[in-house]
Amino acid sequence: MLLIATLSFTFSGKAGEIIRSEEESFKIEVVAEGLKNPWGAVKLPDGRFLITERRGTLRLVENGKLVEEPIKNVPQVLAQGQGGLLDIELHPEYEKNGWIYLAFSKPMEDRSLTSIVRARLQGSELVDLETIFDVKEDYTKGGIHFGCRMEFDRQGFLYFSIGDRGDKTTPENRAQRLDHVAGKIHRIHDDGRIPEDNPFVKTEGARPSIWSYGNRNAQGLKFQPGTDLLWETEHGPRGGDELNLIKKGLNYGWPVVTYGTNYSGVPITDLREKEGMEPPVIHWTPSIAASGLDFYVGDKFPKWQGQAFAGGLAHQKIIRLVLDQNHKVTIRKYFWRNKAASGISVVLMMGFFMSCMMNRAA
Ligand SMILES: [Ca+2]
Repeated sequence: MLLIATLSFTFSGKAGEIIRSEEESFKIEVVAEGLKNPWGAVKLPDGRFLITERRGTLRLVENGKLVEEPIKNVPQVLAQGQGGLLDIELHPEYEKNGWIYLAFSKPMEDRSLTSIVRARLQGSELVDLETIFDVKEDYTKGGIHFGCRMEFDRQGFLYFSIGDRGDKTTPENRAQRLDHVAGKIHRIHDDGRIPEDNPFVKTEGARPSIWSYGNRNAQGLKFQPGTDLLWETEHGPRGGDELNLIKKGLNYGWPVVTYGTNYSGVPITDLREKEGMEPPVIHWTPSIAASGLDFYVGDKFPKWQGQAFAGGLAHQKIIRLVLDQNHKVTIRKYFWRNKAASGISVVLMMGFFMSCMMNRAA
């Protein structure tokens, strides 16, 4: 894992090299090597890391080394297209209860859907495995748009994203349908129960876990530290990647409104905004291909305090975002762009976020 800073997108860095950025200088630090498509990571209180690999393996990093043998008893995943073993989160009271949450694309015959389990780590295996979220009626064909980022709030509710599963770009897209879990941000209790104050629990036919809808494929999801503000980054089609502030029951517009077009360049819609639909706080056109999102709250880099860092899979970028009191973005900078060997590239991006966590823990 690596920690990186640069002044602009033209910079890149190698391990150990000190990089001077606009606000802070620091260097890249390798935490683990040899991972294949790492997708989610958590730091355990004892300093070890658990890292998901999309192909379906959960890996442990101990004393700066990747443990060769993957963790046992990980559920079977659809490791195809964008699917696989995706995000990982610790329960907010992990030290008391040991719960580890895994989000993944679960296969069922020729269909699949984002599903969530929780389990405890015992030695090198998962035990006490429980299914927390699995809606069998909504399994669909295809291997894209699983979403799948998880985040707990300060009250202990679990939020997570499911993408639209590559549905057609018409107003009937699943993201606009309340009777389908795809294209949404969901909210559940830590054990999978549905909170009574979710916005659509009393709506006939609606999936009661829905918190917001019209979200194409959210892969960044993070509460702003010290607040109840839930920030989300999602993939647009060609262009139109979005940063959204997610609020209870609101419609974020996909595919009725978007700044993107079809991959062929053919317009999806002329509408950029519409009454009753939340516009993005910012959009990226061309796309960054949104990945992780995090806020810096460590003590090593005071000038970054409270700033957001968004990962982008396109050109393997990290973007620094400064938010003001009114939740507007005042600075958006391509902060770092990977020019290193492609084999370690995705690890690089995750590394930033993990290093933030390390600083936070320090
Ligand atoms: Ca939108």
